[in-house]
Amino acid sequence: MTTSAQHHKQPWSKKLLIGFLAASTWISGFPVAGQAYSQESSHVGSDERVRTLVISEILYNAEGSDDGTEYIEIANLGSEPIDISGYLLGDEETEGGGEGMFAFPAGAAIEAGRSIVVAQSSLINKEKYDYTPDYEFPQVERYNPLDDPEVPNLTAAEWAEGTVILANSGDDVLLMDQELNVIDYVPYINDTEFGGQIVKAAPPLAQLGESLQRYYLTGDASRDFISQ
Ligand SMILES: [Ca+2]
Ligand SMILES: [Ca+2]
Ligand SMILES: [Ca+2]
Ligand SMILES: [Ca+2]
Repeated sequence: MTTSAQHHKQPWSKKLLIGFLAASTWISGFPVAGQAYSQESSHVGSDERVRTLVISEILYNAEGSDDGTEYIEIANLGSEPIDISGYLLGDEETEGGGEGMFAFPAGAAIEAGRSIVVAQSSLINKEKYDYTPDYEFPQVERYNPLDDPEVPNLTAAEWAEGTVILANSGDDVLLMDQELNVIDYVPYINDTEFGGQIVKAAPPLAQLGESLQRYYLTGDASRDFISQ
């Protein structure tokens, strides 16, 4: 362990969600559609998951090598557990693109008011941050070279065949259900065109050792996420 590791924290935005998010409101302009890229649907507001299941933390850049250190947290802000079997999570916003989207295994769920963390590599996250993630992305050379048998893996999905690698210069995180409805989409650093509209990006990290943490639920990631 390097001394820099002591400055890292465990994923912890779950502690911040209570209170901060409860007072916020969701803006209906969020790009969610019945099909991922259709603007026809009135999906927003008609699906309770859009308000309750959110990307709550993104660690896209760590001190030292990023390989295996990245993670994404998802929170269930609702009062009922949510079954996320077959839901897709990753950084590939375009079907058939070269980044990664992977599926949660059967039986995956998030309890009410709780969050889960998906690590790029469980073993590397464990060593770097001293916690145990709930899931890890599949084993892959360089970014998850050793499978952690104690932590279940997301599995390959048809959407994309690449690897989840959260670019330090700007990227995005996408969560969809098993029918490809967009549940949450968070670009960071660079505003992004998605679902036919420009989506404002979360700000860059203020400094290494921090992550992007959701404080608000306005649907504007430039306001909702804070580097902490
Ligand atoms: Ca990175
Ligand atoms: Ca991307
Ligand atoms: Ca594993
Ligand atoms: Ca990427």
